[in-house]
Amino acid sequence: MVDHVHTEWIRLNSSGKRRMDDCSAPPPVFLYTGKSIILLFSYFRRQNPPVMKKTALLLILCLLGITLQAQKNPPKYKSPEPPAPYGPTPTPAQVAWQRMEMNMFCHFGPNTFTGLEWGEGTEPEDIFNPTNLDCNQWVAVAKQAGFGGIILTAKHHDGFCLWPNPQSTHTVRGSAWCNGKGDVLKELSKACKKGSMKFGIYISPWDRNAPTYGTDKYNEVFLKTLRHAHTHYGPIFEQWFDGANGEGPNGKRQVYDWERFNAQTLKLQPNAVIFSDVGPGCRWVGNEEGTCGRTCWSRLDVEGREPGKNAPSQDTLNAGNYNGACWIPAETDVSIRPGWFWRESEHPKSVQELLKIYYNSVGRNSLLLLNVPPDRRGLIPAEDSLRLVEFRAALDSIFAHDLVVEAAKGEGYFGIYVSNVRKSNHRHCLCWDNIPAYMKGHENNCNSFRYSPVHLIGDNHYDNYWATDDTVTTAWLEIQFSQPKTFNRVMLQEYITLGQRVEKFHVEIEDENGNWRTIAKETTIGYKRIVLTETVTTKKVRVVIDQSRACIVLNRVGLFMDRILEGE
Ligand code: FUL
Repeated sequence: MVDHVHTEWIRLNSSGKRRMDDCSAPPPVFLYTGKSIILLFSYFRRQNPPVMKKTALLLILCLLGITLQAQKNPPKYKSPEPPAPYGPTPTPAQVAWQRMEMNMFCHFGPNTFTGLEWGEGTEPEDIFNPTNLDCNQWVAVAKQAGFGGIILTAKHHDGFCLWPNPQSTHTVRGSAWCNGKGDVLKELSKACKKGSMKFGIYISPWDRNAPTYGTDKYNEVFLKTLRHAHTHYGPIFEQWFDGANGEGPNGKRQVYDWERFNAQTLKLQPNAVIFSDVGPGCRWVGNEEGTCGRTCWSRLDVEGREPGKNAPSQDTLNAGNYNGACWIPAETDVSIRPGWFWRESEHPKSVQELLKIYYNSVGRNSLLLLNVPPDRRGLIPAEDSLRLVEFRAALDSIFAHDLVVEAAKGEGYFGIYVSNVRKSNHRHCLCWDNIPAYMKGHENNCNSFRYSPVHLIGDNHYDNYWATDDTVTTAWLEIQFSQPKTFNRVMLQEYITLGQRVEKFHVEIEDENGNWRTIAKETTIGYKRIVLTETVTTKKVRVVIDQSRACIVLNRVGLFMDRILEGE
């Protein structure tokens, strides 16, 4: 059982919309002084003998003077100070990246035509010859599925470049496709711009074709390769660096100059999030099965580490480092098919499998990068695009109905109670203007509106959140419905702009006998956490934050019913 001592409450009666109102409006000085003048006046009248008219008039005039002066220079009444950031925090580009939640990966190249997963680098350029390439179709498929960006393998380990890279002879230029005039990067970046889709590129450092591979010269060649891609097809939202590091055609392994690769990338594409085993923008999740750790910190220690053999262990990548010095969130890359490249004999995963992957990635503080490989025509096959439409429909059937949002908008009683709301140090903080409807009659609570639990409802205003006082690292929130609700998914989000804090929480419901029962016990939340529970029906749900590393800063609580994976 939790302690109910400090309860502040918010009751929503109509729109339930989050508001941006701030308590910075000055107090209505006239109102106070007006009242004081009336009081003074009647006090003087009641005196025996009555105070001289002149003295009373003088006093009132003085008061009026002070009032006018105060009105000219109103004192500054502030909202409570926002919580200080805790630990390493994301850059704005990392926050924007994480908020994309799901992106599409496209493995495409000579392997599409040979059936290999890792090409040798000796394949004739002519082998790359899509019969009907249409990147607009890729974008349409990605959009329908709800992906925010597409990342293309511009160069895989075989070294073949899908654009006419002047640094290589192993490129589309040497292919019969479009008489050597084709350029997949150009096609896709154009289609992405047209379809308002973000565009990213995978450029494998490992190159089984480049003659200079394994020598210092290769680093220069690779930097020029990057420069060409980054200056001709931007803006690029993510640069994907693979960690695989095998031998080149000369039998040598390369010592990569990661520092320069990263520095140049960020110079040319400052908003690009760089993926590798160790970031710096985002990290590999440690497996290709689509499973992020149930405990997942977006923090990682990378001092002395680099992608490939010298990367942190796969377990560490999966869970992050509790005290990691850098903000490097996990990206879960997995293919919709068994292989990364298209193969006639292979087929896409089921909707159920995709849903599990979603819960195990997006639902565990990670971004999902789902590979959907184009076929030899240069199109996403119908069975994959259909599967994605079904996947989207499944996600919508679950997440388009947040019981919390629906109750807040609906008629009848609905409440979110919390054990603490961040307060101001200022005694008065009055919002006489723009008081939201549900705060009427509770103006004194306006003091804490800026950090009120009302911000937990829905996802309209990302930057508004419920926060506790600095010293409060254990707290609960309780949702009360007028009618029993049935659900099996609990969504929570931390406002990661201020760091990742929660390390232990549990969810309770009140049963029909009025007893509280724990239905889930978990650890981290991070950007988004979707807790899978048994299917329950209740009027009261409580999320208890048992342990947080600093005051609690949450911007979402949602309850959903998944009938597709119910009972799993
Ligand atoms: C791996 C590569 O070796 C695979 O071929 C694939 O590109 C995958 C996304 O990354 O490390």
